[in-house]
Amino acid sequence: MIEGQYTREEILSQPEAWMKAIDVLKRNIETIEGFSTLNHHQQVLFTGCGSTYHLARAGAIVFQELTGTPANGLPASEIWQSSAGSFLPSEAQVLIAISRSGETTETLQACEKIRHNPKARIMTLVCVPDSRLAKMGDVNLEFPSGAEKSIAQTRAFTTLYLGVVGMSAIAARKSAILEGLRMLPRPARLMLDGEQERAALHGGNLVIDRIYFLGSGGRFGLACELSLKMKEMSLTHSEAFHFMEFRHGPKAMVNDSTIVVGLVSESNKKQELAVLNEVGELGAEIITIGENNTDVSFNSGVEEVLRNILYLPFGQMMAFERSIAKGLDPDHPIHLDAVVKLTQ
Ligand code: F1P
Repeated sequence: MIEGQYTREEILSQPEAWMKAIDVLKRNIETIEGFSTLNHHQQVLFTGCGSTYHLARAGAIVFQELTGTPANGLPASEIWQSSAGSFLPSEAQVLIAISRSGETTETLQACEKIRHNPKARIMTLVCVPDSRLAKMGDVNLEFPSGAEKSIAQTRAFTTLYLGVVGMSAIAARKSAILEGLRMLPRPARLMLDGEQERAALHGGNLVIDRIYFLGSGGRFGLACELSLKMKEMSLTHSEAFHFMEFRHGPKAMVNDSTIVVGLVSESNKKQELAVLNEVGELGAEIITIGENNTDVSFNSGVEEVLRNILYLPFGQMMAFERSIAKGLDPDHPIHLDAVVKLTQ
């Protein structure tokens, strides 16, 4: 078997997986609408672990933006072990639990914790049908097209993220957003086919020893996810920051063996590019990803809340290429298991 064969196939097949996820959403419109009217939505918590925790953070922002309901994203372990700081038990809670496997102990425990409140409601999003988590929700959405053989999440992350965007659009009764999801696979396909060389060029530059991902708003969780990809697949020091935070300390780490990848927005483009120019002058190699006039451009024509998913494929490819260039196997990151199951 070729090294990284599973991961490569999973990265490249994302657009097709998204199309199938849209069908799942369409089949569940009434169920999701019912779920979102059955409570007061005083507290909406999104949760997961590792990749799905980053998804929870990014997803909570999308949900809040689209529905106008306050939402937050927390690691499942915090909801389980530090519940007092995570939620107010007296309120009607909604927990949106996300997991590729549906078997991660902390995520199952977070649901158990919330279930003690009779006013609580749970929704789960998983890639493995009939997993334990997929039986714990009042509503369980299954996205098998995202399921993966490799350890680091790529297709699962984006498919579940699309699930969260679509679910939020349905809860907000914004059918145009739901319809707009269909416009995403095409620019994703073009990017996956057209940007491999650039991903290999930058990812494969082994003079580089630190890689930072900058993203603000709903893109911060996505920047965290790309940074995690870089660690898991290529064992490279990597961190994620909000754009404007980078000046407040992290900038000290920049030298000429640094890459800074900017997930550039349309709304704050000027200020975000100013940060990137500044670190570029300190010697960092800069890569900009965005809708247009960036190194990697989507040219998708869709609105910001929808196109955020398009920031992911290039960073995933870069992590993959770096792993290969370092002689590692992206399918089998060292020290990691696909699911963390705790025995005590
Ligand atoms: C979450 C997760 C992965 C990570 C690692 C262990 O699993 O933390 O994101 O890459 O391999 O598991 P899940 O709950 O989404 O299945």
